[in-house]
Amino acid sequence: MPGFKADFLWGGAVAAHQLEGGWQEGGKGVSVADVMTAGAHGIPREITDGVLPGKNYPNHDAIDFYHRYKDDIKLFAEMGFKCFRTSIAWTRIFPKGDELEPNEAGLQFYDDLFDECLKYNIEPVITLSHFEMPYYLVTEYGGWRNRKLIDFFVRFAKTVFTRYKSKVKYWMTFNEINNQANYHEDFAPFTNSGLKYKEGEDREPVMYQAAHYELVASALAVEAGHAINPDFQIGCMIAMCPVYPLTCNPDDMMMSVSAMHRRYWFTDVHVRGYYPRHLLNYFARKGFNLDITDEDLQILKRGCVDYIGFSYYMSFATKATADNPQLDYDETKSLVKNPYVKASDWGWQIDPVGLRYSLNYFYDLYQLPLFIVENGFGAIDQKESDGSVNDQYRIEYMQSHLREMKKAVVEDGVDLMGYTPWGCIDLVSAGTGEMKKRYGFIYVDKDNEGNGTLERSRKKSFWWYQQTIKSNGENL
Ligand code: P53
Repeated sequence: MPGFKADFLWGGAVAAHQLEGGWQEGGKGVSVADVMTAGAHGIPREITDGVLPGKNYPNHDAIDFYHRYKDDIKLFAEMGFKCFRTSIAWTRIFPKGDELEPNEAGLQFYDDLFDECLKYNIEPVITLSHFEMPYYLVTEYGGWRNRKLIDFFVRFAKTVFTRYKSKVKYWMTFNEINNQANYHEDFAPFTNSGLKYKEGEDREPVMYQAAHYELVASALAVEAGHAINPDFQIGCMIAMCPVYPLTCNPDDMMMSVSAMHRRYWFTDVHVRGYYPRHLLNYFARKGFNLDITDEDLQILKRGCVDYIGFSYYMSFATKATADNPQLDYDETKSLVKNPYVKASDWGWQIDPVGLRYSLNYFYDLYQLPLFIVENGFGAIDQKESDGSVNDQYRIEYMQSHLREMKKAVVEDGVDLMGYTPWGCIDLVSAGTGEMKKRYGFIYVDKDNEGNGTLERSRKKSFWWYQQTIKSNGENL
């Protein structure tokens, strides 16, 4: 039976701010992640005005990958990783974000990190902006509500493309750029775009404006990257949570279409280079007056991505309601529980078939190579007295998802580049700032309060994933 490509990119994924620590080392500036405190399930992380004394900022030290990366990459190599997805912390390269010259110590750190990967034939897969933009750009410029951010981002992108052009081939521009479709909460607008809303401000057009500037910046980066090295593969990165209709009532079906429009138009622009008609009509209906120039529209056409990177953790469901005849989607109100699936301790619905559905959705629409750059199970792990962690539930989550992924490739013919499960080593949760929401194959001895030896150890899933990679997914 045919299976995955011989050069399938098995690996793992992380983001700089969630594991590096060393938040002030090597000239690094303060990022948006550095001003977010620890929360918990149902308790949002607080976004403080700068770094305040007496608060717990879990990203400051994280799991100290900044100093321990050699040992950690050795463990990834032991699992057989073909690739390793991480991000370049923008604030290590441009500490404030608007400098003209980069910070050499930051550039050197990533040279060393990529060399260490390449030593084991592990391909780096690099995200440019993963919830860690310079905080200075928030306070001085208002984040991505400001067009000037395009220049700052493109300078950053060109700097790292040029520096690492012979070390890194796979890139992504903005992590989960579509999270901010949920502009009703404070988290995604801040982490995606450095947006802090003013009291009483109409949030929605601000979100669309920021996203537009990011899409222009992404297109300019793609264009520049291809000029720097024509072999570069530069993708977008979409948070894929497909929104199902709760029932086959046609009104529920249309509500799901509307929800998908609101969450996934970002992919259309990245891939096709133009705005979908439904969104332009929506802007007109809402009376949004956005700064989208003719030149921007030309740029979008020139900077289409090479592949679609996406995360997949869960699916959503929605239904039509009588008080919403225009099918407007509000992520804080429009979602309902899916009675057919279970959920994690953090309420994330577990739906392996949804991964096959998502792969088909993207491939049917765009026919571009796909790359699953995040998937995984955030859970509370129990360390036994002998030091082992028997995370059978994590193996079952991944195995069930990999089986559906395989059907999408073998039966449906989807072109899939690779699979990098999230948090291959335990790290700080983005959504809650907790350590106890663990994803790793490698356990890290650190708790929510920041106590622990930081010692690394192999969980049961480590050996399972090692076998899975070794057999190229033959024995799923
Ligand atoms: P945590 C929401 C929905 C889907 C993915 O998330 C999300 C989020 C934001 O929390 O984020 C991605 O750590 C993100 C990673 C993040 C991972 O999913 O909240 O790209 O940075 O850690 C898992 O459990």
